[in-house]
Amino acid sequence: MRLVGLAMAVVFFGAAPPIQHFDCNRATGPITVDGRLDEPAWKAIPPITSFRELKSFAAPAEKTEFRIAYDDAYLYFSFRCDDADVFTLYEERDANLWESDVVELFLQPVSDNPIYYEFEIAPNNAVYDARMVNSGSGGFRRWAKWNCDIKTAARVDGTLNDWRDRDSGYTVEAAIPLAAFREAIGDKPLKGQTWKIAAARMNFSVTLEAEDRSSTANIASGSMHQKDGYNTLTFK
Ligand SMILES: [Ca+2]
Ligand SMILES: [Ca+2]
Ligand SMILES: [Ca+2]
Repeated sequence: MRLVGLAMAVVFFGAAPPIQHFDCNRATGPITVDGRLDEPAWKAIPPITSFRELKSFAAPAEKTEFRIAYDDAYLYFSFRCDDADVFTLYEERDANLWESDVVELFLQPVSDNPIYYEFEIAPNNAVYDARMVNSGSGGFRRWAKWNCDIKTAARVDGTLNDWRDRDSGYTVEAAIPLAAFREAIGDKPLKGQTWKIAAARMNFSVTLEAEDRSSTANIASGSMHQKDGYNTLTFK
């Protein structure tokens, strides 16, 4: 019966694209976390644009660019999101940010260690951060009690929470202290390590018929916590 189910899934949802591999290079210069991606260090990094909708693997309606880099102190990431209707519901730390527009980053540093990390940043710069072991073991509230000293900034190109006009989109920039990952990787140097990663985005807009949930990973089940289809990220 299980095989029949898998075959049906392929018929209805289309074949998954190959899982992509990414490199994480050292930043070529300083990165200021201000929501502007105008540093030479960002411009030196080709954007990752291979976002696909969860389950269907269709191309999302609105484009997303993701970049990642590191130095001796931080792991940096940025998103540039086309979005005609930028909206958010929450401001407080660790709220259910996935219920409105948000970008998401999932990282599992060591494949045989269950610890993984989730970071979400909304266009109003609200932050959700969690160190997780299993999303079924007490839910998101249990693991979201973990906070790190992540630095974030977001900028909206348009008007936040006004559905009547048309926005261009928003950008998010973040720096995670490498100390946040100590529990998983200890003091091991990043160079040469390969992590599992998924960049993702939830997009709700009046111009879209339904919520648009997309990721660089192959998420056949619809849950970002299914890590089989995550990308790999090698530190150079
Ligand atoms: Ca910047
Ligand atoms: Ca938290
Ligand atoms: Ca939106």
